[in-house]
Amino acid sequence: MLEAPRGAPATSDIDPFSDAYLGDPYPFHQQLRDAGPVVWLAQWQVFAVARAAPVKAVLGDWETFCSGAGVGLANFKVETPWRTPSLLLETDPPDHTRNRAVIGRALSPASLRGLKSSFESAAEELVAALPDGADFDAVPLLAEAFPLKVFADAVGVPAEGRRHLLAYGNMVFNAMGPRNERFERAMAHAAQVVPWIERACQRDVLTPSGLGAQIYAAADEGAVSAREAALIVRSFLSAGVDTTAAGIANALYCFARNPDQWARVRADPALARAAFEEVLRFESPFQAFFRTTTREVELEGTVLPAEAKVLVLIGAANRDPRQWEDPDRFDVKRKTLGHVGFGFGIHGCVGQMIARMEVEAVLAALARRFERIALAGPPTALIHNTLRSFVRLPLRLGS
Ligand code: PQP
Repeated sequence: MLEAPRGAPATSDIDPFSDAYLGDPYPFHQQLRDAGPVVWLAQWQVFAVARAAPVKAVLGDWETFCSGAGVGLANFKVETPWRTPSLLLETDPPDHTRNRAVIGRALSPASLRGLKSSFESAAEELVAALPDGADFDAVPLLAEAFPLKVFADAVGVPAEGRRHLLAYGNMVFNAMGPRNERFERAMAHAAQVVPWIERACQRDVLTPSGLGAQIYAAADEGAVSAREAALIVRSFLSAGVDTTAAGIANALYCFARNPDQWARVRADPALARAAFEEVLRFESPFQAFFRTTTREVELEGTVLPAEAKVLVLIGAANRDPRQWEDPDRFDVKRKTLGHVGFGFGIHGCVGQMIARMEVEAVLAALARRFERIALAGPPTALIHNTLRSFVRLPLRLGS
């Protein structure tokens, strides 16, 4: 075999946007990790990092690996983005720092404390309505229903038309991949969905005490303009439903496949929080996104040119045997510190506290009522450019 020249990356013809990859990425992740610290994906003409160490190196260096050129395959400096770029996800310091502080205040533990009991009672109510011993699809009835209720309530979005949040998230997250069929299918609903979202970002539509109103209050104080406030509220609506729905569905799937781990949570419901971290590591809802190099840079011996797109494989880093012992085992008592399911660095998930509060409330309510979580049929995987989850998850719960 020819040795790659020094400084040149390994090359792979793996397509991270093929149906085969997205249906079961894990064997491909292993190939990509083993190929080298940095891999050139010939088909898309981008680099990929799949090992934990280079993933963290990339996410830890925002000056070299920027977000302002978009966190999808498209380079915003070359291609026109499909919507006005996000003031959080798709920006770099100093703008990012300022905007992140505004949304970070709304999502701080102090601000969220008041939401905890409403999350718990909503979880209790949803779980009480689930059938005992009969089959049902956990995606609409639990995974989607819960954030559609509690997150949208928390932001202060009208009840009417909330399902558009799921459709919009589907657009946002599919748009991070190539403009393939998946992207086009997600965009098919844009004409109804986008105007609804834009309305829901307006001050007069939001409830006066929600997280959305808090962004406008920051605008009143001069932290951002009113136009920027609307775009920051749009980030809530882009980011907060599909991701958490995927997290809940993935948690249910992990427990259905690992009844011994559910028994541990049942025995000690305080484990629910730690269990969700292991779900994030083991079946990361947000699997992958891109950075763009701002200069030529050497990464673990490989030289990347400026203006290159780098695919950051969160889901692969979270199962890297260089970091994790027995990474393909789901273990709720594992030390999960250092997983990158919520990202890492300055763009690390600003919603992680509210996400944890939501999923913990659901798991704790389930643990109080149900001894058994079992698959009632084969689940249907979500084939998606960015997210990993299920479109159908038939379950049978038993008390
Ligand atoms: C994973 C921000 C964050 C959240 C936006 C936006 C969209 C998606 C996400 C990704 N995101 N968790 O539009 O600002």
